[in-house]
Amino acid sequence: MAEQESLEFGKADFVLMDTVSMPEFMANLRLRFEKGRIYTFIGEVVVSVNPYKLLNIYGRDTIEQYKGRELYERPPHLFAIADAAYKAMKRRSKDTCIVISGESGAGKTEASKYIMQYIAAITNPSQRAEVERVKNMLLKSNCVLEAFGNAKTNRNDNSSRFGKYMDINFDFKGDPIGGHINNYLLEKSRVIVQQPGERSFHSFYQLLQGGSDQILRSLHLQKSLSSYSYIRVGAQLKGNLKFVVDGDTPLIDNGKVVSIIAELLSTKTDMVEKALLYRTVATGRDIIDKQHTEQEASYGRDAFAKAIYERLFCWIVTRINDIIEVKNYDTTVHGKNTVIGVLDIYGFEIFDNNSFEQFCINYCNEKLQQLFIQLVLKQEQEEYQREGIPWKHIDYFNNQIIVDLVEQQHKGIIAILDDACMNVGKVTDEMFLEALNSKLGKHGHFSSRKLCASDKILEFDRDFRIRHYAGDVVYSVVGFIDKNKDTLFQDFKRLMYNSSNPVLKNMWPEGKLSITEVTKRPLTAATLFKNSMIALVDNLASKEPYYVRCIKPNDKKSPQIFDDERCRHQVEYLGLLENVRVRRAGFAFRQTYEKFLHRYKMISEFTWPNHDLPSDKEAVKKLVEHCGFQDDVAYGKTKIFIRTPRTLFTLEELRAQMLVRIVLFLQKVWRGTL
Ligand code: AD9
Ligand code: MG
Repeated sequence: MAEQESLEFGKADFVLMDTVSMPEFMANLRLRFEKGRIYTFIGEVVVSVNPYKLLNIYGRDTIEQYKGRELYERPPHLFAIADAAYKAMKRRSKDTCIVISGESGAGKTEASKYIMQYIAAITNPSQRAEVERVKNMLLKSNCVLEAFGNAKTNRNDNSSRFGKYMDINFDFKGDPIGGHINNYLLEKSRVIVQQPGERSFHSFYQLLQGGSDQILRSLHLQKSLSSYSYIRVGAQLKGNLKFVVDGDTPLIDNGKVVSIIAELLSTKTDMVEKALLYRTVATGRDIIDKQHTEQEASYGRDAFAKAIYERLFCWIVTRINDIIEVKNYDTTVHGKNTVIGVLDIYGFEIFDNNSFEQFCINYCNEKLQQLFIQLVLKQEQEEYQREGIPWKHIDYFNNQIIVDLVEQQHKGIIAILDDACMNVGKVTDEMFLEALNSKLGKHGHFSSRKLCASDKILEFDRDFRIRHYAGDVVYSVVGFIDKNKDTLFQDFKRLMYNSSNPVLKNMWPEGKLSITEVTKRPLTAATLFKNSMIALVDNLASKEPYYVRCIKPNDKKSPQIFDDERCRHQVEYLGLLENVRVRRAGFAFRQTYEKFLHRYKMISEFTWPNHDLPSDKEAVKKLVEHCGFQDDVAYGKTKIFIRTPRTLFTLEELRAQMLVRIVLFLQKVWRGTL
């Protein structure tokens, strides 16, 4: 439990609430937000409200206040949780992870950066050059990844459009010696189209605005944003690669662009042109060049653009990993190398138009919520069991039912989508929706217009709705099949494999295969994503988790507004009230006997300055009985558990009074007035 600041800032830990109720929770959250106290604990969980303004709480002096301190000793802060994860890792050689969750714009990415900064600041006191190099790379990699993987959306001006999990490896001294980044599904459709009010990835604008004339000239780019239809919504522009139709056959409208593309990709103009207009197909024994329709040619061009960007992004991540990976660490000589993982993933989001990408992002958030539910409960349960204390069960909304709706084998939405994509005949998005309706019609968290025509939220016959833990989201099925198949004609892969630029060539190893060798159907985008999510959750579950739960105070990005309704909704679906209940119904506070004595022994003559009892546990019992708190505590095997926060406060008050008396006493001794 956090050290109490002045009460004018509200309660630093929600477990200290007089009654666990939504109004009291909200009043405390609001008060703290308004006083600039954006962090509040629930035990070891940090609740954070996005301040939408720069606060002077991340500097060197603040870092010093948290360094090496116990979680509850200082006011709530990200640094407290970072320090706790670091200490656990260092003291007990345990791999830990910090899971940051919350909806889009709630402050996850900012939080992850402050946590990294903290870890960088408190390590490597001896300034070893190699460790400094690693720290520098870890911190700077953020900037590159954000340039290529973040974009302005209608929810967040710097929205992460990929998921990021970063491991930081530490040596036996607790200094960072390397790291590794796993990235999850980049929202590559943004390369070719954005919703009104949104933008493509930052990198495009940064290049056009910040690139020197020389660079822009060498890339055949013009400074003006409006020249490019991919980054300017709805524009019909000259200079971009377009097709015209001659009879049935599409032709390239502007050949100059093709030669520029060929030059930039280090390949030949006629080969680019061929890949854009034809695809090689095997019919029986023959291999023929089949001409695209205009629609196919446009589809191919867009798929190619998306794939180039996605592979570039993955290449950047691989390059960063090459630079930061642990080198020359011999575990047999130096002992175990331990890890802190930091997870910053795209938050739950609802737009006017939600498609396959939102479906994946929101599924990912369901998985993380499920992990939180399991681990927060499991950890408490395990601790009580380990310590031999009886456990009272607290009810949660368990979102496993929604996770199953999406990912269950054979029956879930992803399985039904994959079935539709595997079908050899022409399957449309509408047919996929039909299949969802017939298989999931009775599911409590699924509905569609077909199933409830009177439902006003479901406007179109191509919509379906999932009742997510964080709210209802209506998805349009349009594009689901294409995006899931994620087809890129082999001709483009071959084109890139034949590039004379070795970096580009290496990004496209499958281009080596001829059309007859390409037999295996690749896994679909949704299945790949599902598999990566399952692996991620397994990885997180194998580590000791620390949580940051981020809340977005309003939809206007304003530092002034605390929108009660929006915040209440987030508190509700994040399960924060239940979190407090679990924490309290069990015991609000627990501490090893040794540490407890260290802090409070001056309260009782039986323990001050030293005790003569057979064990610290016996001494703690004596102290507690002396103070009259015996009905409010339980004695575990290694820890004392205190049920109500008030007892702890009283202990703290008694301690403070005692300290004053001791100081006065010592002053008298020094002055010789005793
Ligand atoms: V998304 O799921 O990637 O769309 P995030 O990552 O949760 O989202 P982000 O960290 O990007 O949100 O925060 C959004 C914006 O809020 C930032 O660009 C800052 O302008 C602002 N923000 C968030 N946290 C802080 C903070 N601790 N101090 C000041 C903040 N501003
Ligand atoms: Mg983010």
